[in-house]
Amino acid sequence: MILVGQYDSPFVRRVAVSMHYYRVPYERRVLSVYGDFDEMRGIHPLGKVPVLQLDDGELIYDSSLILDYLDERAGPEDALVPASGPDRRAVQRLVAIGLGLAEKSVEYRTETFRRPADKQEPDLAARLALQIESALAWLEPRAEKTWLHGDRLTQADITAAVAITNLKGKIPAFMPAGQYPNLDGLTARAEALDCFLAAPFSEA
Ligand SMILES: N[C@@H](CCC(=O)N[C@@H](CS)C(=O)NCC(=O)O)C(=O)O
Repeated sequence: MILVGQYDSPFVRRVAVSMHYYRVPYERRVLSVYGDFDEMRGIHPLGKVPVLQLDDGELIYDSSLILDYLDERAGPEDALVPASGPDRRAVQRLVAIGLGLAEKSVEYRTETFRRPADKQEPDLAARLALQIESALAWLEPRAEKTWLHGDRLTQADITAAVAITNLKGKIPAFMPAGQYPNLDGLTARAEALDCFLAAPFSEA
């Protein structure tokens, strides 16, 4: 399999960490959605990452759909999202907020770093900042124990930890020291796991 994208994307990285967790070997195709836009559009009509290319050439777009495929491949006992019922919905709810945190962080950076200063919308940046802070405040009390749901690692932990590492690396002002002790602990525990160490966050 080939995973397209860079580990500075929280969407690519949560797939990469999950593939290491599942011990699914893959090659990397490190393309930038900005620098390699033409080549990217040849792989994904919107030029987006991640893309997973299966061994027979089939392409899967979007991190949630790639993870759905990987969960199915792992089987219900080992999947990072429980197969059914309240446990499944609880993990999905946590994933939704962790993923939303990643989305809003990427949007905030696009608005404040990529857009020229005279074209920026302060109201939009303030709204995105509020959404990021609100997601962190919602997750913090839920990260009191070792893992966010139950007593083992789930996709909720992978997605939240990847989003928080990305936020700390790219917009550290949102994670001042000591403000989110539970989330700091969760992220440190997750980042120490082999599956995280095998797919390290990179700034560029
Ligand atoms: N919902 C998508 C979001 C993926 C996404 O937004 N990726 C960014 C990179 S961090 C991207 O491709 N941006 C380029 C663009 O949207 O034009 C997923 O979960 O895979």
